[in-house]
Amino acid sequence: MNDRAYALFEEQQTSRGIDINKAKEKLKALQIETPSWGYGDSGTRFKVFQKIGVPRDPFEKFDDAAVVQKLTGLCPSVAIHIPWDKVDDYDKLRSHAEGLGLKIGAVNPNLFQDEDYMLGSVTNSDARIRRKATDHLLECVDIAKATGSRDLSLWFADGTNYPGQADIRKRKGWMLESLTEMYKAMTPDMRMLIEYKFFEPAFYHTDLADWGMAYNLAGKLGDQASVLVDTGHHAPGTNVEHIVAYLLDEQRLGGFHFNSRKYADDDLIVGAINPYELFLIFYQIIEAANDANTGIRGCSDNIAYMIDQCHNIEPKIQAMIRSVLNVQTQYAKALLVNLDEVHAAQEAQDVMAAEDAVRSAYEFDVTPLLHAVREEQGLPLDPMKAFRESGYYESVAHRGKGGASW
Ligand code: PSV
Ligand code: MN
Ligand code: MN
Repeated sequence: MNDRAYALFEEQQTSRGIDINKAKEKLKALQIETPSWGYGDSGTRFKVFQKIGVPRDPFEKFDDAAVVQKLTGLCPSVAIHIPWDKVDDYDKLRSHAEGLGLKIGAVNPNLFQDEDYMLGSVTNSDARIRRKATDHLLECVDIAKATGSRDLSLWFADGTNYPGQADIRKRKGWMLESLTEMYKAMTPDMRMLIEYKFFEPAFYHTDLADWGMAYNLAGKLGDQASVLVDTGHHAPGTNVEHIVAYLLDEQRLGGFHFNSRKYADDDLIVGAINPYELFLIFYQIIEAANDANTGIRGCSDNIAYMIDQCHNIEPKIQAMIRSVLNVQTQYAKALLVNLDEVHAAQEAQDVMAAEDAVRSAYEFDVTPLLHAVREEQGLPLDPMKAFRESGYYESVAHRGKGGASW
């Protein structure tokens, strides 16, 4: 580590009124869940490119995830997707994960890859299909019990392509009916995270199109339900950090699916396109956590930070390392916002000073801080470099091509 660079950084931040030790503590506590599907082959409707050494089953996905955790110290849990990660024995998968120092994280039901779901899953007008979809949700609650997972993460592809294709209000009722049954099956410590998305694969209407619909549904279900914000699921120009602040205040922000978008649900490496948005999201979270009036739920302790990306052309493990490091960097910058300075400017109604107090934190180079944190945690200062030099890809080349698809 460059001690001089760190000493300068510390002096600079201390003189701005930033408690560096507190920032370090927060950084050490940051946990970002990686998705099992981010380690598999994925693609677009044009082509799925197969890479050499891609995990062939859920066990190998955990092996790869363990490398990310070992080098970054940021990713102790992995989300699973059912049936992509269906196994005969979840105790075995759980012990495999635990043996690698990992936990099984959120369980994601899959209600979009079965022929039956072409016209909807829990919102299908055919009662038999709704039953099948609800049974899958109940199966996922059982899986979460076996894996020791707290969160059930729901995303529905349900929607229609044409006006008049289906009864929007009836579908709304069926969605509530199905999720109510699932909600009742959850244990008291479980949480239902409800994701929304404004379009795709349905192009006319999506049954859970925005945060307001997810929020309304969560409110009807109860305190164990909250909203999951996938950063790629908004119309261009949407102020995502405003949604975050609103949900924090309502204590209904359950978690994030981080990724970057340029045009639609691009699922690119988080922080690759608009890192300032990510910084501003963390600024809102830190601000809310700092607010004594904010209750326990919705504060940073209970927010599930998860990556949700598809690595179509990128080497998977490197893409994951880059992603979580990008999140860590923006979080570190947000921790440098001097909230007292922001509040004083707000109080004085000084627009320029308030904007400056937030933006100036973003403009610092946090490398010395991150290096210090990694050194204290016994981690490589540059996890990406360490991975590239590790020879891990060579060691898994025997897996060959044609591994698991997302
Ligand atoms: C599809 O849009 C999607 O990317 C959603 O964001 C889900 O969270 C993810 O797939 C996994 O089902
Ligand atoms: Mn998502
Ligand atoms: Mn998505």
